[in-house]
Amino acid sequence: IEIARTEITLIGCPLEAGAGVRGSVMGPAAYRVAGLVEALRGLGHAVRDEGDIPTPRPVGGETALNRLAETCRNAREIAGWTRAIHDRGYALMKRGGVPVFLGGDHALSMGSVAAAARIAEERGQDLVVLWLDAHADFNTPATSPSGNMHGMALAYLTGEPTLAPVMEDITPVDPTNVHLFGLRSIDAQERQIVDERGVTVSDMRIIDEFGAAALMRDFLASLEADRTHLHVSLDVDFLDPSLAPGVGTTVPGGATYREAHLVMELLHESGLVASVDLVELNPFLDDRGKSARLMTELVASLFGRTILDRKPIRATP
Ligand code: 5AB
Ligand code: MN
Ligand code: MN
Ligand code: MN
Repeated sequence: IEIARTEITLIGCPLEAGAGVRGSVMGPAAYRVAGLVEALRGLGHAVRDEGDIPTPRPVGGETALNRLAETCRNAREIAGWTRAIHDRGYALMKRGGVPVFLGGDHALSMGSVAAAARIAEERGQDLVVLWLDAHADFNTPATSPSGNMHGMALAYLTGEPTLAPVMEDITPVDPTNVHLFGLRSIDAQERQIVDERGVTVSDMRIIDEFGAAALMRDFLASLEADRTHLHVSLDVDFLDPSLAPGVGTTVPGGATYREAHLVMELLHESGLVASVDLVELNPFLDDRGKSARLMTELVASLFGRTILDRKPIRATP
């Protein structure tokens, strides 16, 4: 079977201000060195590499933001990045095609998902966010143990009022439309937030017990095909650190090589993926490009690479 030709736009977002460890600024370059453009073109897609978003000026002069900066590290820088990534991402999505945001730390998603939410609303679609991550990223300035904003992205996007100064007037994401997949590290107060807001979760316990494929199939089957914009946010630490050591926040017990590919293959078969983040790659911590290469292979699976040309496999009854 032929893969439907997709217009894919790569947009580098070299930020590291949201993370506690430096180095993810090198992420976009590493994906290019690993051959991401060639891999996607090799599948027959039309790929445009838009280069990197230039580092924005930290936002100054906003009182609420200055107050936020007292509890959140680099809040002014992250506000600058969020606005720049949102504006660029929104303009790209308006033109059509699927944008792939190359990070950069996970604070990137404050901009990319905000753009996806706005586009989905304009198109009369529901935004659904699949967060492939060891962490929940639902901390608020009051609950964060670190002050690192990459751990606050989903709290911001689902309308946490104390984070609103990052960028006002976003289309908030419905927390019940957020699915955390791969979770295995959550802070005590963060867990309470995830519970209270009705976020759906496939943690590693449940993945071990029922299998990644069955859970992913259930999740995808719950989505209404024509009215869903599915945004996939892939944090490198979703993967087991033995496979992907190039990330600042490793947690043991992550997705295996085959589990990760299977998730990508199922996402491709769903035909629902409309925007993608690749976040937290830290080439400075990587082992001879191993993590960048694996992430690149996973993106190829996400955009249709298969072992054999076969029709979508049905779940066994
Ligand atoms: B990542 C932690 N929960 O808030 C915090 O890598 C870690 O984008 C956040 O998922 C990890 O600092 C953020 C302890
Ligand atoms: Mn994350
Ligand atoms: Mn993480
Ligand atoms: Mn991380």
